Amino acid sequence: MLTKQSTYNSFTTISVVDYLKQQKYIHENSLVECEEIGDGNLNYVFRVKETETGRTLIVKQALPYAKVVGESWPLTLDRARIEGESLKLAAKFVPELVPGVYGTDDVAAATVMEDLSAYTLLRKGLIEGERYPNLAEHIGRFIAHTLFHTSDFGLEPSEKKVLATKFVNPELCKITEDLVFTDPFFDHETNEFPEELLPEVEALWNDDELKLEAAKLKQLFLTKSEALIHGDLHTGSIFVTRDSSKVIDPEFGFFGPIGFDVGAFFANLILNHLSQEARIEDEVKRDSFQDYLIQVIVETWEVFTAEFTKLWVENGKGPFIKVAGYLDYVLRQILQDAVGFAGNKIIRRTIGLAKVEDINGIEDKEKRLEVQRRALKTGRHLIVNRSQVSTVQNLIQLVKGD
Ligand code: SR1
Ligand code: MG
Repeated sequence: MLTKQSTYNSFTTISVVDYLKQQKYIHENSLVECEEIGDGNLNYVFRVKETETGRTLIVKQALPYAKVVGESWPLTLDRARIEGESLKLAAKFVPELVPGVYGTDDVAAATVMEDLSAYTLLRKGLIEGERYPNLAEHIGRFIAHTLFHTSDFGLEPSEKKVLATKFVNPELCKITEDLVFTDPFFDHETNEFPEELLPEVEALWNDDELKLEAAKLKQLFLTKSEALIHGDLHTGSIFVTRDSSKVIDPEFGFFGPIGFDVGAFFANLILNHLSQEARIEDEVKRDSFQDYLIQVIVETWEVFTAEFTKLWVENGKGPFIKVAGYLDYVLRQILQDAVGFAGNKIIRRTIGLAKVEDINGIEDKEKRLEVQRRALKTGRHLIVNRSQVSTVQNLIQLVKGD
């Protein structure tokens, strides 16, 4: 019988190895190398390598505070359990699109999982102008399956309610409620932006039309318990090779609006699209890469709708599933929600806490400011015009400023 940790201790590169040996993930006599490689906002990530065999493991451990801010921002360790449970559930539907989970430990707030060293973070790859031919198919399928199977369309409503009790995530939801849905729309201390952007930001804070729509989107996030969502599906939550994609980090998971995951992915592609104005100098190459990003958005939506439709027809629950027009209505609502949420995400990554490297890493300050101004305009455009969107092409028109 293995003894798990009885109290929480944050790991060091030494104690994590002791832990893996004690838990028999690694033989006790093995020589190992260990490094902490986490570059996210919240957690430790250790890579441990058995010297003799070359076998590697990842241990992800939640810290009892938000690493991006420090110990002054306490944060529940329960997010590690939610992440582990969510990955294991996703593996039932799309095992090839998530890392293998070898074990979870709620007390240590740790997940032991597959090392994805052969992969690149999608955000990094896109910043470097890399293309991933199967990305849209992978992410379209990931969102369709994980969201359908945990929704009232794929589960009996009573089963869904029981499942939802395992994914009550108030502290992580509050981060999103504050940082994505509230703070950027007010003069709040968490906001961070260059002073040159103040005129545009003040215009946003005084924009009543935008704020009314932002209020409606926050209400949707608070109340629309459609499915178990990933909750933070940005391009830093996806590892890629040319042939394979792995979605990681569902610690923000809870039963929320389906459009939030779709919109998060779209928003981060749009942020990269905007950033390429300042990154790729050659106009032909820039246009071509931006067209590729647009194509990923379009194809992701097409794959999502095709897969969701297939699941709906083959496995849909309840007497209304075959009613003409119902699926189209649901898909349109998801798209409109996604467009609005994408707008929120673009604005928060431009002026709120926790930026994206796509824009922050632009070295030329004037060019960076120009991209930030465009991002604010695009985010606003998506939020206030989302109700006119009925096809993914309408979304692309909004992204292009039409
Ligand atoms: C305090 S956490 C800041 C952000 O990092 C995560 O990736 C989430 O997007 C969160 O809002
Ligand atoms: Mg994360």
